[in-house]
Amino acid sequence: MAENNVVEEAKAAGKYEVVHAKSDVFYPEYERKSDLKHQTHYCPGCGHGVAHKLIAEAIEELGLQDDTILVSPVGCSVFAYYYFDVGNVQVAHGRAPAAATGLKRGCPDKIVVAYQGDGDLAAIGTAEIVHAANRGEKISVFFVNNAIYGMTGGQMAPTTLVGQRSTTSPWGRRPVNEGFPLHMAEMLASLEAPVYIERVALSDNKNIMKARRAVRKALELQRDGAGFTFVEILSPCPTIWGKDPVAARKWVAEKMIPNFPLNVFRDRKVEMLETSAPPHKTIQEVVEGERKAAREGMVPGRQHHFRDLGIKVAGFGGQGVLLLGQLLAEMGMREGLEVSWLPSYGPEMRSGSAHCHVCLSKERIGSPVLSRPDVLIAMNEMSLRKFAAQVAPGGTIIYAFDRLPDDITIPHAQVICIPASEIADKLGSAKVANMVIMGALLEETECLSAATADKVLEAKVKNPALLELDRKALDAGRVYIDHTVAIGALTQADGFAQ
Ligand SMILES: Cc1ncc(C[n+]2csc(CCOP(=O)(O)OP(=O)(O)O)c2C)c(N)n1
Ligand code: SF4
Repeated sequence: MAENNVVEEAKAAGKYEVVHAKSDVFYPEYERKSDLKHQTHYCPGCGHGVAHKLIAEAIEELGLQDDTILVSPVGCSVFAYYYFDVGNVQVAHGRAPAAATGLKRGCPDKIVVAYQGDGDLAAIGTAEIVHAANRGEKISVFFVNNAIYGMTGGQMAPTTLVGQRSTTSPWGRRPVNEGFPLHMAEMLASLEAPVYIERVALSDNKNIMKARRAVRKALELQRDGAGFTFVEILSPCPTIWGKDPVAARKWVAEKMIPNFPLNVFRDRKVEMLETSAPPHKTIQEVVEGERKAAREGMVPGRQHHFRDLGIKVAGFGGQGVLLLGQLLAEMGMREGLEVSWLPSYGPEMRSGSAHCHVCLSKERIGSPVLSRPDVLIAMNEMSLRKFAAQVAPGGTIIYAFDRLPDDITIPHAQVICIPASEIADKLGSAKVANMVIMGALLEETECLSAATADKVLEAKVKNPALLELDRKALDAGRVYIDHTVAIGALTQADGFAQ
């Protein structure tokens, strides 16, 4: 700070003009270490420092500081958020384009910048960058390619040159064993969506000035509403390369540029872009919309006789097991409860086993996993055998057949048997067996109201004939509990297993 005062005083006295100053987009002091507040953690001669400077100055020149969100990676530049005085999000290794996608879609008016190294972007994050580019996300990605993993001590990167030594290619990279270097700019330029892709190099002042223009252009394009912009920056890593800063820059010029030619690979006019872009909503709009829908669908003033109720629905895929759980959760929501729905199913769409956990609660739900459900709905024998023992003592089991298998007794829970498929079949479709069960559940436990069920079905089922059938099935389940179960269809006379 003392040094700054001297500079300020000298400037005020007109003694000299400062032409190189730290951009205001950098914090005046870096809080990373109490004793090193004036310097970054980068090694002398590292390209990250230069790349940071170019980005900060472009943000400043374009007046975008208050609107910029920087997504920093894992790698040497993991601490970028200590330096850039903008909105900052630091993300998991390789995930910057995915996080940036979410940020930009949630805040379309912001300038979202992903900053990544070559290990981060071209190894662990290859999928994220390719798909963000392919979707034409309106983000700017600055890709610092130093042909090595810097932070972790010099392992081979996808961009490591043929013959270049690294700790994991100690004899030099051999295409036959390690493959050829990935050319990310060229790869992304093979996609339709990106609007601007350029490769630049921090090898000498002339190229650094070109890099400055490229960085600025990418941000300008984003500011003007264009799509995906990408600048690959060939960058020195003197420490891992084992070179002094000058030799490292020379190496960028002599070794990297011939392997990674500098070029503008894509430069589209902004007017060409908006063809059939989907409508983007801000997070606020989405949340407001959800709230409005929830308010409209609310069933006011219902009292629930439980604090928490855990319902496990289990059966085969195709029996509507997961849907039944979803409907219950939706109904709980409309009755003002906290809810969760946790599905679990195998790879088969049909006939594989499937189950879901539904929690209904007056308080916030700690975990959506039910180890002791209060209610088990078993849509097949396998589910009954597998999950009956989990049901809490005094809980309820609704079994979708007219009686329990002979070899099963369930002393700790009330078991209700209801031949749901047969009832549904008589109504016209075995598919609505799950609705028969829902009707039985609501009638037996009174956990949620039949009126709410009706409202939810009306909102979800668009086909009028099917809606009618679902309503009949709900009713049939209710009637079965009221009449048939009461006169002896319960497998245990006292309502509990013998
Ligand atoms: C999931 C996961 N895998 C591996 C690592 C270890 N790791 C940290 S940084 C890094 C590579 C960094 O290299 P690069 O992206 O080229 O950035 P540089 O450090 O050279 O700037 C790796 C592999 C990690 N942190 N997390
Ligand atoms: S190891 Fe390389 S990339 Fe990392 S800070 Fe040092 S010079 Fe920069």
